[in-house]
Amino acid sequence: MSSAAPLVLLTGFEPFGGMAHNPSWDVATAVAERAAGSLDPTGPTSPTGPTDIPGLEVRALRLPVAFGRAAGLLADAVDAAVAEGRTPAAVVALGLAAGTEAVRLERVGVNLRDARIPDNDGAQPADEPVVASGEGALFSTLRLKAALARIREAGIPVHLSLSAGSFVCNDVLYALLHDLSARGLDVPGGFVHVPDLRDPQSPVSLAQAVEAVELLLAETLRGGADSSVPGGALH
Ligand code: PCA
Repeated sequence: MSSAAPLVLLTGFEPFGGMAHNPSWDVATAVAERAAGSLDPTGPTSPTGPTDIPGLEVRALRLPVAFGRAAGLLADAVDAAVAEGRTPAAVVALGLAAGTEAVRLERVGVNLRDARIPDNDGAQPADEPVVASGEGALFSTLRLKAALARIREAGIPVHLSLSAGSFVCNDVLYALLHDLSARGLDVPGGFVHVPDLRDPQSPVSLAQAVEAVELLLAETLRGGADSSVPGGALH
């Protein structure tokens, strides 16, 4: 692979809240393996084609469900890639949103920690900022509208979301956007929530979630401004 090959950092989370697994990590590893061309062709994600980005390397990183610590590990991974001379072409974090019906492309991270349950370190902050004196909210810099259209065309349940909550997923999203901008890195970054893909009732399969993330990466790495078709939420 040439050194000009694009590198994407893609994170998933460890299990939390008493669940035995976290499908966000299944998605991250499947996308990385498919990009490397090493996925079992008979595996659950085989029906869709590999990502169409030549030479793409996807580095999967499993994050702890821990306020601050997860975001710190992601910032370290960004720094390590930059130090290698491989500034990421995009940084995308994935998380589980149990009980949801679609892939959720998160548009905004808020500067708020308010945890309904303790994180995996036992921390349960209430009404604290992610970054002291940071802006109230930061927007994803992925090409979400363009990706939304492609994912819909592929028949995958998907929508734009205006809140990633106030738990660790939002913490990682806000901190990532803040860090990229504070370091002056012009790197698209954002977050995607997936339903519980291992639930037999899930309206989204693992293969579909993998394809959705690949389409998001393909659209984001295409570069340029996002499409600006109307599509926000009425309520
Ligand atoms: N989902 C949680 C944290 C880790 C995960 O996968 C969230 O939505 O904040």
